[in-house]
Amino acid sequence: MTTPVIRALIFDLDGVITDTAEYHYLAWKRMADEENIPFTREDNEALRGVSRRESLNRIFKGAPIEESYAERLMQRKNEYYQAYLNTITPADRLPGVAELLEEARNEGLRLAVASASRNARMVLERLEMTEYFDVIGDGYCVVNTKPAPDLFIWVAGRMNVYPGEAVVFEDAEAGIDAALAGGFWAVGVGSSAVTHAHMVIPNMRVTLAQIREGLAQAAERKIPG
Ligand code: B16
Ligand code: MG
Repeated sequence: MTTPVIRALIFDLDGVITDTAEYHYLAWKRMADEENIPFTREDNEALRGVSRRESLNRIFKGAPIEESYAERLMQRKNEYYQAYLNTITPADRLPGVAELLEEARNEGLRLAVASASRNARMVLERLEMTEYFDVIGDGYCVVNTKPAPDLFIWVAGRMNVYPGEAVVFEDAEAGIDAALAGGFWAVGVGSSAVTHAHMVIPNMRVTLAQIREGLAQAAERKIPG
């Protein structure tokens, strides 16, 4: 069995490093209630990993939104969201993620964050995790957000690695699609719609050896014999 050569790990933020989805939900919900727009926890699942603007489009179920009104709604939601972010501490790191980062760092792998969020740096600071990463890609770095592969390609370029040498950890379908479109190894995290990743793990309690093993099996499935 050939084990892929891995030189870098790329981590999504929400759903992989920490769970900010609940805060996104509460902030959108408050805005939606104020505007009398129906919005449920189930609706919120469709917002995982997609940009703020695309989230608003989905809340409006594709109906046209006047631009300045859209800006005001997004700004208000972001104010509510940032108030929640102020409560985040290192205890909000998802279990296993710091251990995996330590292991990867000791092996000399390059490490990056690639998040659709424009608040990614603030979240990493609150988690006291900024120092782990060689590169932080956030919602300001590229124009085309996930499922376009642009953000992953941007961070890979900054780390000086090829996509095929990097593993992306993602909890959202849009993120897995983006990783696969860019030619990265894709690891789906959690139980949501990430079944088309090269491998799926229930949570971040995972070792590099387990990742290499899972990816080698995926490579084998693709190239039989
Ligand atoms: P912001 P990720 C994503 O983070 C969230 O999953 C998604 O729900 C949110 O709309 C998006 O960030 C933009 O966030 O409003 O803070 O810019 O999963 O890509 O780390
Ligand atoms: Mg995510």
